[in-house]
Amino acid sequence: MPGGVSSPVRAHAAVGGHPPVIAAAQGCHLVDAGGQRHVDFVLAYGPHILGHNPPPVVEALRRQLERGVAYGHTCELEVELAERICAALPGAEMVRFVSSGTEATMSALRLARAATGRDLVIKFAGAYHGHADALLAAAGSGVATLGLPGSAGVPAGAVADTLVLPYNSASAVVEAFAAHPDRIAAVIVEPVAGNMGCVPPAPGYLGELRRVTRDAGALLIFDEVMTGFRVAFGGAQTLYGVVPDLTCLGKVIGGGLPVGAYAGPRALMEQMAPTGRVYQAGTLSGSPLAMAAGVAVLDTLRGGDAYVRLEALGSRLEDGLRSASVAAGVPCAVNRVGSMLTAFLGVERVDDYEAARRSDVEAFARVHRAWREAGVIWPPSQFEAAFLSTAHTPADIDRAVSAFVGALREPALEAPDG
Ligand code: HOZ
Repeated sequence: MPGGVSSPVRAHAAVGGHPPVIAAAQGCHLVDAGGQRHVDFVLAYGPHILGHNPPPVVEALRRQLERGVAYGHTCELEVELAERICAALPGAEMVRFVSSGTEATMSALRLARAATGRDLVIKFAGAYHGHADALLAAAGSGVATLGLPGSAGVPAGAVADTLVLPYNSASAVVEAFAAHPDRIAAVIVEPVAGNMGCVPPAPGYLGELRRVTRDAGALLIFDEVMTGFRVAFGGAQTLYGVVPDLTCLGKVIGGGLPVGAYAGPRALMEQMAPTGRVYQAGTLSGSPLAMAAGVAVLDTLRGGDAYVRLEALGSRLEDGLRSASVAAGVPCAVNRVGSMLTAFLGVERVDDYEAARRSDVEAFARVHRAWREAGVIWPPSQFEAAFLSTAHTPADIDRAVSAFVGALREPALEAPDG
């Protein structure tokens, strides 16, 4: 396994040390192969909003295991999950299930190009929409962590139609549409950026993207792989009141099993084969196990107090990290939306990728080592969001904060005199 990992974000190249090898997980805890227990703020990069192995998901999976794991036919649970997604997301009338977020964004993009008859697409610097060729330009997540400009092996032609603009600048989008009239098929955006670290949208930014795309006859695609059912039950589109044309989903809707989906109005979605002429397929799409887990997670989230609890935990973590950095005199921008958070060390404010890149990655590596020593597993990159689950307790939050306080006391992290 190159780097000892199955996905580059799991490597610890940016923070030093070896990536943990995990033997088991329960609630908000991971147990490594040496038997040590850690508090987990990675949560598999987002899916485990209820923590690892919540009883309703375990029970649903057990039930489904006895009924079969892949049919090659539509299953009842697909219909059940599709109904729940369409009821929750204002932008969803029909859903196509796939097996990963990458497939979701890649397919939504193909649909947008087909529906508009245009080729250009706008993405934002530091945003990551999976590893499809066309979207691997100025990407965040592991690409940012490793400091790569893009990926070797992506032909220039594959990204020639991808326009990369700064996130949170509506004027840059207006200018791009003016410069390329009738040529832009879609704007794809993480409505809360999570792959350059957590960066919330500026007030009015998403609404402006909606207005500009609609006026130009282009589609607005929300990549809600990370934010869907995490920042609110109806995703960021509900939280910010902006309805996209297409929504990409993953992570929470599969309860930790491999899943992805894209959704939109019937008139768009029926352009997909077999009803339409846009082709996309998958042997294990709509996996009954992933569907069972997804239905169990959404039914647990709906109507309960999960988001209230997540907000309370998130604000405790945000306040703790912010107070610690203020007390230590160390600049640190703590960005948070609900249960997604990033503490950017060495900078006062982060609104876009350029600002995120100015953060002090060496200071982050030292803090990360302190977290590891305290039994806290945090994403091993300044350019990832940490996640909370309903299984975390205030004491788990306090453990992360107190290790952070300790790390800030190390001389190298103190602000220079004067
Ligand atoms: N969006 C996820 C983290 N930024 C992807 C996880 C992965 O690449 O393994």
